[in-house]
Amino acid sequence: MPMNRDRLRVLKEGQGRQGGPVVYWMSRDQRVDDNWALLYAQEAALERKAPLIVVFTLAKEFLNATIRQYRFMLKGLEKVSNELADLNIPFYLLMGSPDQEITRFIDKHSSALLVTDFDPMRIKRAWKKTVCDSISIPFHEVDAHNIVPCWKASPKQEYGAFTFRPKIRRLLEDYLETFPNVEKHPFLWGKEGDNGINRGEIEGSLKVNTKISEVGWVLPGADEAQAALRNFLKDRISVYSMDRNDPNKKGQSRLSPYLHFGQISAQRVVLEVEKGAVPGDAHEIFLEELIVRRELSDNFCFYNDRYDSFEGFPEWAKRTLNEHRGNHRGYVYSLTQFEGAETHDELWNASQMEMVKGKMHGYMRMYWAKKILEWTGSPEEAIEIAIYLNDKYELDGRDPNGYTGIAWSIGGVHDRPWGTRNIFGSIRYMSYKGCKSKFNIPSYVHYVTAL
Ligand code: FAD
Ligand code: FO1
Repeated sequence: MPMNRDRLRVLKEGQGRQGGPVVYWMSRDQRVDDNWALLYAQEAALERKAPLIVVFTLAKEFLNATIRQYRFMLKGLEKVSNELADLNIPFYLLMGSPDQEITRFIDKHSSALLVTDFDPMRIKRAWKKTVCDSISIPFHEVDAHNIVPCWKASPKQEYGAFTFRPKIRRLLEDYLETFPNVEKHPFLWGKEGDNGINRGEIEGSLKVNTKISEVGWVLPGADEAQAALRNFLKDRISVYSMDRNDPNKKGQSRLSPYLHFGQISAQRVVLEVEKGAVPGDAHEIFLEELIVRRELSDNFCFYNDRYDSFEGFPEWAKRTLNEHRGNHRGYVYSLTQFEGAETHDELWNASQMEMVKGKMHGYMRMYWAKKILEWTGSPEEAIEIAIYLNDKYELDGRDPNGYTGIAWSIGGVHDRPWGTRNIFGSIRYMSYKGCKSKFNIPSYVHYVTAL
């Protein structure tokens, strides 16, 4: 069954070449199953009776990622390369600047068509622009990350979840379809594929911080992602609505590292949730986060190029923050003090330590970011520190969800004005007292310290 062409954008018409291979430039969606970009590339290769090749171009550094995230990603890609080998689809991992490496590869192998997966982030758009300007063959992009293709969900930046939700809900049934399987590819590529990742060698040539330890409790790869999903659906989704905002409980799905690296498809998660008997409110609230909030983040980053700066905030938020720029700060901390969890607030310090250990609880991320606004000299400095720490430590960092989560917390994106107060103006405030009324702070502090 051919892929719904709504998921496709033609980045470059180009001049098709007969006989050459179809190349899928894998980046955001690092998986074989349930990957519309791979499925579309195979469709195109079968039509042309051509070989199909998958290429991943590995940048030596990427938005402050450390060895923690690179190792998680590379271990996942090792599994992708093995799965593809069984399907007669060679996998190449090319080191260097992605836009140049893929262009070189295309030219060297007289490729017929280049396919890639969608990503709203600035760095990816820059890579694709360079490639568009340097190749002459057709270049197609497939949204393999969102259930409703980003450009179909809405033609503009949405004000908030309440404006986006009805649009997504209406379109969902058109796109929440099952996935065909990738076939064993009948047209062979004569040359040997890379099909084996020598991780030791690769890691040696990365330009990353190698002191940030791996996260032990989450194992990389599509198989582990499916296991994590099964575990969540069996044991924890039923209490999701009660437990998800209590950092002492394991109420969240913990799927974000897998979703970020594309080791699992959000569409697959929804299809599996729909199969099970999930209590109404858990079903409702989990899908609100997984579909509405997550796809709203792509909408924000896709339509607002200033998604990681003060300029990207709504006018009301910029006005109110500007009016309160000069307010007295009770505490002011430096990046080093934040990073070292050395503030006066034990709750904030615990959340920072939880982040350093790999994945901060979702509820605490709001409190964490808002306190950075309260304890820095300006909103610009606050965003910079929040993004720096989030991208350096979080396994799921360097992601539209992160830039949007920080913009929500500090700049009122997708939120509304609240009662006015010092420094925040009418940006929603969160307090230690408020957290105390929701969960047991000493047990959270104790839990994180023992991590
Ligand atoms: P669950 O609660 O099980 O949610 C399942 C999935 O739904 C998540 O994996 C995610 O894809 C999506 N989701 C849930 N909450 C949100 C949300 N608020 N916005 C967008 N999507 C959501 N998420 C990241 O993936 N990467 C980040 O770097 C990141 N940084 C954040 C920073 C701040 C300041 C804030 C307020 C939120 C941030 N989030 C980020 C969003 C959210 O906190 C995480 O997605 C969630 O905690 C991940 O854990 P989980 O998969 O167990 O979540
Ligand atoms: N995508 C690539 O195509 N090449 C890379 O070298 C690369 C490194 C990388 C490191 C950490 C990380 O969190 C993501 C990384 N990505 C890379 C991008 C990733 O696949 C996602 O597409 C985006 O980060 C999310 O939009």
